[in-house]
Amino acid sequence: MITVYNQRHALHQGKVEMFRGQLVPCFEVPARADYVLQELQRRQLGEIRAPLDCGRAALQRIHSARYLDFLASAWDEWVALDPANAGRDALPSVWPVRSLRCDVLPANFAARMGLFSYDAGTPLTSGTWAAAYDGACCAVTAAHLVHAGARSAFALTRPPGHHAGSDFFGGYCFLNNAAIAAQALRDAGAARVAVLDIDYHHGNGTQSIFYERADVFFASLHGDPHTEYPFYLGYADELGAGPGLGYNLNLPLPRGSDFARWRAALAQALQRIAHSGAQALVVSLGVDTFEGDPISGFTLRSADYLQVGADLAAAGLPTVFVFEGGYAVDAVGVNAVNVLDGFAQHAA
Ligand code: FKS
Ligand code: ZN
Repeated sequence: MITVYNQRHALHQGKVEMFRGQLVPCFEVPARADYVLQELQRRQLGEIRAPLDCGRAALQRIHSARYLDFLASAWDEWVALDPANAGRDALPSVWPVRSLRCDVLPANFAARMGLFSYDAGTPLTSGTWAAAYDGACCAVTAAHLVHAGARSAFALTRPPGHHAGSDFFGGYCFLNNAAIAAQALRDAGAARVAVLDIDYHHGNGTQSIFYERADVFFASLHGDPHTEYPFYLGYADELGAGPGLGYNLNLPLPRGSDFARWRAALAQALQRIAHSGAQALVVSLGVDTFEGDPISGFTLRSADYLQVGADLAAAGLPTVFVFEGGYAVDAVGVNAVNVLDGFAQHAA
């Protein structure tokens, strides 16, 4: 398994997120990716390389130009408001909900911050754009390796991506790396692609990006949004729309679900993917399904992730893995690499 590693991931380093009325230390920390890298190296799972510069055009296949413009200049605008902002994360505080306009691009920075986001848990920092840009390039590079014949490749990056939509950030995510990888596979010639999201949280950004498309099938296993973040998407009755009707599958599971229950849902998703005609698979690989995860509610154990990898390999598709969540920092390396190792051991 080749890993495409984002060496600049630590440029994105949030200090605080809003939680229950307080600013609390971020869960999504650079050490997460460092532990995964360390474990890959320790187990010698394969070559680790740097991404190619994929260019802004690859990002613009998924994200709107005005959103990318905003992200690229947001930090400088934030600091221009007040030089003391250089030492503080930028967080949104006002949003255009129903009845408010999203078509007007306000001049006010806070207003634009809210226009392009959906929660107050996603700090934007001095290096967010650089880290996210290189991360998207890791996803594109991994997609190209797989398209060129590699059985699998792993984009090891942060910030994560699956909550980011075509023109919004949230849930620690800015650029949707999995969606960008899926689109890169399509653009390279794969007629149909599937995205399978196994992070604990529903991949609302990825779903929204492909909701009306039949060429990218999206399937997700996640905590039931009635009780779990991101709350406002991820229900079982979301089947896709227009030409995309029938190309979206949500399998929400109750908080507390164990590996047996989770694995049965995985089998269901893989069966639908097999019938979708996909020629390649992108896996949004979150390991916050782990029993020790501090913000999630499933009970998978470290050894279970080897089986997850084996199950994914049995689908038989060229596969791009993209790193997403997982907050039990000292176990995140073993858990993520167990998936990759299980895959590699069972891939034909
Ligand atoms: C804890 C409240 C939860 C947001 C959770 C975001 C989850 C992000 C993720 C990703 F993969 F994107 F990283 N707040 N204070 O794990 O889905
Ligand atoms: Zn998650």
